[in-house]
Amino acid sequence: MHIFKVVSLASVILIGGCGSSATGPYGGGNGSNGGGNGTPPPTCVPGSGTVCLVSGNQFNPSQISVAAGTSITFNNISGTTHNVTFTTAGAPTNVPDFSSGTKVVVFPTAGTYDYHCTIHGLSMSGVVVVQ
Ligand SMILES: [Cu+2]
Repeated sequence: MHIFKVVSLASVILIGGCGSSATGPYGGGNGSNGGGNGTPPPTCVPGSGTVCLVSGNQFNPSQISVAAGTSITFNNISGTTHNVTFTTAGAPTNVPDFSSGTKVVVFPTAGTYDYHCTIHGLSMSGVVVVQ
C-alpha cells in the first residue's frame, strides 16, 4: 500500500513536469518573435551615391555614376559577408570582408572602375563610373 502511493505520486509529478516544459518553448518562441519585431531589418535605398549589397549576392545598382572627389556608400543589408575588390588600375583601396553596415569609398579620380566580391566571384560584380 505504501509503495503504491509513492509510485502514483511520482507519476503526478511527471505529468506536471511535462505540462510546464511544454509552455517553456512556446514562451521562448513568443519572446524571439517579439525581438524580431522590435528590431527592424536594415534598409538601403539604392542609387544617389549608395550601392546596396542585397540578398542573392548582388550589388544594387550594379552600375553607378558619381562626380570625381565624391564617395559611394556600400551598404550591406544582405546578412552575408561580402567585400568590394577593384580590378581596375588606379582604383581606390578595396573594402575588406564585412557582414553588415556601411563602408564609404572616395573616388578622387575620373575613370571607370570595375569591382566584384571575391567571395562570390564575378557573378557579384559592379561598375563605378567617376566623371
Ligand atoms: Cu559576396
